[in-house]
Amino acid sequence: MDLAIVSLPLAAAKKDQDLLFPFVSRLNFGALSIVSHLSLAGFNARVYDPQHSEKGKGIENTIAWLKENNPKLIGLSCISGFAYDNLNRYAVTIKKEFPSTILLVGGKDHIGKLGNMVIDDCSCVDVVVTGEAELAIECYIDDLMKSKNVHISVTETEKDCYSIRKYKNAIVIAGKYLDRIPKLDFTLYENFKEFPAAIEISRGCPHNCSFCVNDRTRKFVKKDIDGIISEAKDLSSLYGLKKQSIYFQAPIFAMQHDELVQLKNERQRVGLSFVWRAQCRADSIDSALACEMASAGAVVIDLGLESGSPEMLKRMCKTSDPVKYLEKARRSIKVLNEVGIIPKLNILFYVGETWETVQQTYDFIQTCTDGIQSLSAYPVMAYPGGSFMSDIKQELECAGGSFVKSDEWSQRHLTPINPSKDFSYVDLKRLGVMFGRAFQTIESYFNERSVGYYSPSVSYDQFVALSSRKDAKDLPFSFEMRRMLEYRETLRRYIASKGAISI
Ligand code: B12
Repeated sequence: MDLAIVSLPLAAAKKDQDLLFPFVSRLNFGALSIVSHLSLAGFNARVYDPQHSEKGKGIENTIAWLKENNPKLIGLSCISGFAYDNLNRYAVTIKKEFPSTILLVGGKDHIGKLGNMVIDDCSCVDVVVTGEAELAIECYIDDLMKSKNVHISVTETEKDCYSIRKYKNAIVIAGKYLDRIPKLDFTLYENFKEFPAAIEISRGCPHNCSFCVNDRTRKFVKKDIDGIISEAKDLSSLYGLKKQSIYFQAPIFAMQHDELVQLKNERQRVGLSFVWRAQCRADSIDSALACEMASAGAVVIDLGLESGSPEMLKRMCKTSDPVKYLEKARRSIKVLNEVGIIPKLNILFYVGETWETVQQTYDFIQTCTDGIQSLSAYPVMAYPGGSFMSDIKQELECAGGSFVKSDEWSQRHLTPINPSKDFSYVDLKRLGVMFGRAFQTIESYFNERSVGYYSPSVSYDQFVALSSRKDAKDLPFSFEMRRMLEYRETLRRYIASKGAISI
């Protein structure tokens, strides 16, 4: 094997429920994209993902798999700060077992933003790749095979597909962007059947939200419908399931009417019955689009609503006209619901959040309850890269908020935020769970999550059994409709009393 990429599992949870269920399954399609691209270029590369290992056995299983496959190069994929604690753990053990194998690490949204700091934190890393890596890794392996001296000879090199600079005993490679999104080859992902199927449908994002880490210099590119259908066909036959769900992965779903019609027609023509999920802007769906989505197979649409508060929406640069935005968001929820698609709301508690703004979000959701079956709410956090922290510093101080500082968080290079004098980060994390309990039942939660977030084999009964265990605390849903409605009323009173009553 030329390259083995190990996807680093989460070491900490963003939401407590993230690590609660063993069948929660996160496919690292970025790592899969690299090996799929390399495979077409004639290299032998695979992804190993130890996230479903028995507790405490992840590293041991990884070493055993690496020994079996004996790769020439080993890569670690760390796409979020919640997996970063595992970088040193895995890197040190792997280096001990394979001292002469070059160890690469990548993951544009975390590692990529840290750059040199990764080498300061983890001295056994040989190569850090900061951006998208398909082209860079292909060139790097090529160069490595031609001359053994890539590391020693280079100080700074600029090539068509990558640039290299030296830092301490390692090198930092900046990848160049692909203008065509690779076809994912799931057979290159070890045990892929334990992971939800996905097709990467676009890269980049044309919007400019202040809290987002997306590289704004990256051109927005889409996969064409023929490409999507061809991958869906492969996935349907590889998985061999009665009901095939596919996550249409993209920072933002931007299929237009004509593309949805083409998707619907091609899906029918080829005789495919897969269903899909995607993430959209909350203000982007009208009745015609919702109908076309449904007839093209959509079953869940994630709506990045972020807030029901006009002030918060403006602060986070989500829109310059919050009243219109919220009207359109209400319409999106209604029309999706009418055509039988689950609209899932994503809510972001933001800098300056107060009891009044939380009340506005609650009221907005309450007026859409016919359409709301599922939501997720979480406080804003500062991620490395960009100028977000300095941009909000003054605003945060004015609101009586602060950045959370602790060794644990700074080792991960993540910064939770206490958004205002009214709320700490922990308060809003808890409030997020309360919103979940007030607006979703166990059934609606499962119906939403099981498309794209769980191992395909998990059944509703298994989910209920695990959720009912005594140690399953702080679940973001209610067990019954009646209890959900009671809880919703309690939450309303709690917010109206500004936290004075206990809940
Ligand atoms: C889609 C997505 C997911 C998907 C798929 C993840 C994936 N592999 O892409 C899922 C749902 C699984 C997911 C999960 C999570 N996510 Co997410 N996700 C995204 C999103 C929207 C797009 C990511 C993307 O662009 N993918 C496209 C592929 C091509 O890029 P890529 O995965 O980064 O891979 C490329 C490079 O990174 C590099 N690369 C990757 N691995 C390797 C390995 C080696 C050896 C090399 C050399 C290179 C390399 O090459 C790849 C191909 O070009 C981003 C936000 C955004 N950027 O728009 C958030 C984002 C990355 N996620 C985030 C978070 C926090 C999470 C979760 C913790 C959420 C949770 N509650 O569990 C988990 C963590 C998962 C983990 N294992 O660490 C944060 C990370 C911030 C940070 N610095 O920590 C982001 C930035 C969102 C945000 N809040 O701003 N996520």
